[in-house]
Amino acid sequence: MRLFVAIALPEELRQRLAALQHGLPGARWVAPENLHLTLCFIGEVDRRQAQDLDAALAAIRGPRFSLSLAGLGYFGTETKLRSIWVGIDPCETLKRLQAKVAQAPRHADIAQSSSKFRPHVTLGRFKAKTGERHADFISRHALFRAAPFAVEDFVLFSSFLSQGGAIYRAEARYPLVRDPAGVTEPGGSEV
Ligand code: 3AM
Repeated sequence: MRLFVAIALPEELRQRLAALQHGLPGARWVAPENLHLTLCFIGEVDRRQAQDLDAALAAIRGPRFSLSLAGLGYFGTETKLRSIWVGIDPCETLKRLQAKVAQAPRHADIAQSSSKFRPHVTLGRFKAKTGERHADFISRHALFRAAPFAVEDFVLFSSFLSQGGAIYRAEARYPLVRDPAGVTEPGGSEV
Protein backbone atom coordinates (compact mmCIF):
# COMPACT_ATOMS: atom_id res chain seq x y z
CA MET A 1 0.00 0.00 0.00
CA ARG A 2 1.02 3.56 -0.71
CA LEU A 3 0.93 5.75 2.38
CA PHE A 4 1.45 9.29 3.56
CA VAL A 5 0.90 11.16 6.82
CA ALA A 6 -1.00 14.43 6.76
CA ILE A 7 -3.15 16.94 8.56
CA ALA A 8 -6.71 16.85 7.25
CA LEU A 9 -8.48 20.16 6.68
CA PRO A 10 -11.95 21.10 7.88
CA GLU A 11 -14.69 20.95 5.25
CA GLU A 12 -15.28 24.71 5.34
CA LEU A 13 -11.63 25.42 4.64
CA ARG A 14 -11.51 22.89 1.81
CA GLN A 15 -14.50 24.65 0.27
CA ARG A 16 -12.69 27.98 0.46
CA LEU A 17 -9.67 26.47 -1.27
CA ALA A 18 -11.85 24.79 -3.88
CA ALA A 19 -13.22 28.23 -4.77
CA LEU A 20 -9.72 29.16 -5.95
CA GLN A 21 -9.45 26.14 -8.24
CA HIS A 22 -10.47 27.47 -11.62
CA GLY A 23 -9.31 29.43 -14.61
CA LEU A 24 -5.87 27.97 -15.21
CA PRO A 25 -5.13 26.09 -18.45
CA GLY A 26 -3.51 22.69 -18.00
CA ALA A 27 -4.25 22.50 -14.27
CA ARG A 28 -4.97 19.17 -12.63
CA TRP A 29 -6.75 20.49 -9.56
CA VAL A 30 -6.63 18.42 -6.38
CA ALA A 31 -10.16 17.14 -5.65
CA PRO A 32 -11.58 19.22 -2.76
CA GLU A 33 -12.01 16.12 -0.56
CA ASN A 34 -8.30 15.35 -1.06
CA LEU A 35 -6.90 18.75 0.01
CA HIS A 36 -4.48 18.20 2.92
CA LEU A 37 -1.20 19.26 4.47
CA THR A 38 1.39 16.51 3.99
CA LEU A 39 3.64 15.88 7.00
CA CYS A 40 5.53 12.96 5.48
CA PHE A 41 5.29 10.99 2.25
CA ILE A 42 5.92 7.31 3.06
CA GLY A 43 5.50 5.49 -0.27
CA GLU A 44 4.88 1.80 -0.94
CA VAL A 45 5.10 -0.45 2.12
CA ASP A 46 4.16 -4.02 3.00
CA ARG A 47 1.72 -5.01 5.74
CA ARG A 48 4.36 -5.46 8.45
CA GLN A 49 5.94 -2.09 7.71
CA ALA A 50 2.50 -0.49 7.78
CA GLN A 51 1.82 -2.04 11.20
CA ASP A 52 5.17 -0.88 12.57
CA LEU A 53 4.60 2.57 11.15
CA ASP A 54 1.17 2.70 12.77
CA ALA A 55 2.72 1.79 16.13
CA ALA A 56 5.43 4.44 15.76
CA LEU A 57 2.88 7.10 14.84
CA ALA A 58 0.61 6.08 17.71
CA ALA A 59 3.51 6.59 20.14
CA ILE A 60 3.90 10.26 19.15
CA ARG A 61 2.84 12.71 21.85
CA GLY A 62 2.16 16.31 20.98
CA PRO A 63 -0.16 19.17 21.84
CA ARG A 64 -3.12 20.37 19.84
CA PHE A 65 -2.47 23.64 18.10
CA SER A 66 -4.01 26.07 15.67
CA LEU A 67 -2.91 26.67 12.10
CA SER A 68 -3.67 29.40 9.60
CA LEU A 69 -3.39 29.02 5.85
CA ALA A 70 -1.80 32.11 4.38
CA GLY A 71 -0.17 33.07 1.10
CA LEU A 72 0.00 31.24 -2.19
CA GLY A 73 3.12 30.01 -3.93
CA TYR A 74 4.44 27.44 -6.38
CA PHE A 75 7.05 24.77 -7.01
CA GLY A 76 8.91 24.81 -10.32
CA THR A 77 9.36 28.01 -12.31
CA GLU A 78 6.74 30.45 -13.57
CA THR A 79 7.07 29.11 -17.11
CA LYS A 80 7.22 25.51 -15.97
CA LEU A 81 5.08 25.26 -12.88
CA ARG A 82 4.98 21.91 -11.12
CA SER A 83 2.34 22.89 -8.58
CA ILE A 84 0.52 25.80 -7.01
CA TRP A 85 -0.13 25.67 -3.29
CA VAL A 86 -1.45 27.63 -0.34
CA GLY A 87 1.08 28.30 2.40
CA ILE A 88 0.92 28.04 6.18
CA ASP A 89 1.66 30.73 8.76
CA PRO A 90 4.94 29.81 10.52
CA CYS A 91 4.21 27.47 13.44
CA GLU A 92 6.83 25.94 15.72
CA THR A 93 4.40 23.34 17.07
CA LEU A 94 3.73 22.13 13.52
CA LYS A 95 7.47 21.90 12.86
CA ARG A 96 8.00 19.86 16.00
CA LEU A 97 5.15 17.52 15.13
CA GLN A 98 6.49 17.06 11.59
CA ALA A 99 9.97 16.28 12.92
CA LYS A 100 8.51 13.52 15.11
CA VAL A 101 6.39 12.12 12.26
CA ALA A 102 9.41 12.11 9.94
CA GLN A 103 11.24 9.81 12.41
CA ALA A 104 8.47 7.21 12.37
CA PRO A 105 9.40 5.47 9.08
CA ARG A 106 12.84 4.64 10.50
CA HIS A 107 11.22 2.70 13.34
CA ALA A 108 9.32 0.72 10.72
CA ASP A 109 12.33 -0.09 8.57
CA ILE A 110 11.11 2.16 5.76
CA ALA A 111 13.78 3.97 3.76
CA GLN A 112 13.24 7.70 3.50
CA SER A 113 14.99 10.43 1.61
CA SER A 114 15.38 13.43 3.84
CA SER A 115 14.06 16.68 2.44
CA LYS A 116 13.39 19.99 4.12
CA PHE A 117 9.81 20.39 5.34
CA ARG A 118 8.04 23.12 3.42
CA PRO A 119 4.48 23.05 4.72
CA HIS A 120 1.84 23.70 2.06
CA VAL A 121 -1.51 22.54 0.72
CA THR A 122 -1.28 21.66 -2.97
CA LEU A 123 -4.14 23.15 -4.99
CA GLY A 124 -3.17 21.92 -8.44
CA ARG A 125 -0.43 20.38 -10.54
CA PHE A 126 0.83 21.17 -14.03
CA LYS A 127 2.61 19.20 -16.72
CA ALA A 128 2.57 21.55 -19.72
CA LYS A 129 4.27 24.91 -20.16
CA THR A 130 2.72 27.69 -18.09
CA GLY A 131 2.45 31.40 -18.80
CA GLU A 132 1.06 34.81 -18.01
CA ARG A 133 -2.30 33.64 -16.70
CA HIS A 134 -0.53 31.44 -14.19
CA ALA A 135 1.77 34.24 -13.06
CA ASP A 136 -1.27 36.51 -12.77
CA PHE A 137 -3.14 33.90 -10.69
CA ILE A 138 -0.17 33.59 -8.33
CA SER A 139 0.16 37.33 -7.78
CA ARG A 140 -3.61 37.84 -7.51
CA HIS A 141 -3.86 35.32 -4.66
CA ALA A 142 -0.53 36.01 -2.98
CA LEU A 143 -2.27 37.52 0.04
CA PHE A 144 -4.77 34.69 0.48
CA ARG A 145 -5.66 34.20 4.16
CA ALA A 146 -8.05 31.92 5.97
CA ALA A 147 -9.27 31.84 9.57
CA PRO A 148 -7.21 29.61 11.88
CA PHE A 149 -8.38 26.06 12.51
CA ALA A 150 -7.69 23.65 15.36
CA VAL A 151 -5.42 20.69 14.65
CA GLU A 152 -6.61 17.94 16.96
CA ASP A 153 -5.06 14.95 15.25
CA PHE A 154 -2.95 13.79 12.33
CA VAL A 155 -3.82 11.06 9.89
CA LEU A 156 -2.24 8.11 8.09
CA PHE A 157 -3.69 8.06 4.57
CA SER A 158 -3.50 5.41 1.91
CA SER A 159 -3.60 6.49 -1.70
CA PHE A 160 -4.99 4.52 -4.64
CA LEU A 161 -4.92 5.57 -8.24
CA SER A 162 -8.27 5.11 -9.92
CA GLN A 163 -9.45 6.21 -13.35
CA GLY A 164 -11.10 9.23 -11.79
CA GLY A 165 -7.84 10.26 -10.05
CA ALA A 166 -6.28 9.62 -6.66
CA ILE A 167 -8.47 8.27 -3.87
CA TYR A 168 -7.23 8.93 -0.36
CA ARG A 169 -8.50 6.91 2.58
CA ALA A 170 -7.87 7.71 6.26
CA GLU A 171 -6.39 4.45 7.64
CA ALA A 172 -5.74 5.72 11.19
CA ARG A 173 -6.05 8.93 13.18
CA TYR A 174 -3.61 9.89 15.94
CA PRO A 175 -4.97 12.33 18.51
CA LEU A 176 -3.00 15.27 19.81
CA VAL A 177 -3.54 16.13 23.43
CA ARG A 178 -5.48 18.98 24.91
CA ASP A 179 -3.80 20.70 27.84
CA PRO A 180 -1.00 18.14 27.90
CA ALA A 181 1.05 17.74 31.07
CA GLY A 182 4.62 17.48 29.91
CA VAL A 183 4.03 18.17 26.23
CA THR A 184 3.04 21.84 26.31
CA GLU A 185 5.74 23.47 24.29
CA PRO A 186 6.80 27.10 24.23
CA GLY A 187 6.43 29.16 21.09
CA GLY A 188 3.37 27.41 19.70
CA SER A 189 -0.22 28.49 19.75
CA GLU A 190 -1.85 25.58 21.46
CA VAL A 191 -5.62 25.33 21.73
O1 3AM B 1 1.31 17.55 -0.29
P1 3AM B 1 1.81 17.44 -1.68
O2 3AM B 1 0.70 17.56 -2.69
O3 3AM B 1 2.96 18.34 -1.98
O4 3AM B 1 2.91 14.96 -4.26
C1 3AM B 1 2.42 14.10 -3.26
C2 3AM B 1 1.71 14.83 -2.16
O5 3AM B 1 2.42 16.00 -1.83
C3 3AM B 1 3.56 13.53 -2.48
O6 3AM B 1 2.95 13.05 -1.30
C4 3AM B 1 1.86 13.89 -0.98
C5 3AM B 1 0.64 13.06 -0.68
O7 3AM B 1 0.25 12.36 -1.81
N1 3AM B 1 4.25 12.46 -3.20
C6 3AM B 1 3.73 11.58 -4.06
N2 3AM B 1 4.69 10.76 -4.52
C7 3AM B 1 5.85 11.14 -3.94
C8 3AM B 1 7.18 10.70 -4.00
N3 3AM B 1 7.54 9.65 -4.76
C9 3AM B 1 5.57 12.24 -3.09
N4 3AM B 1 6.51 12.85 -2.35
C10 3AM B 1 7.77 12.37 -2.46
N5 3AM B 1 8.11 11.33 -3.24
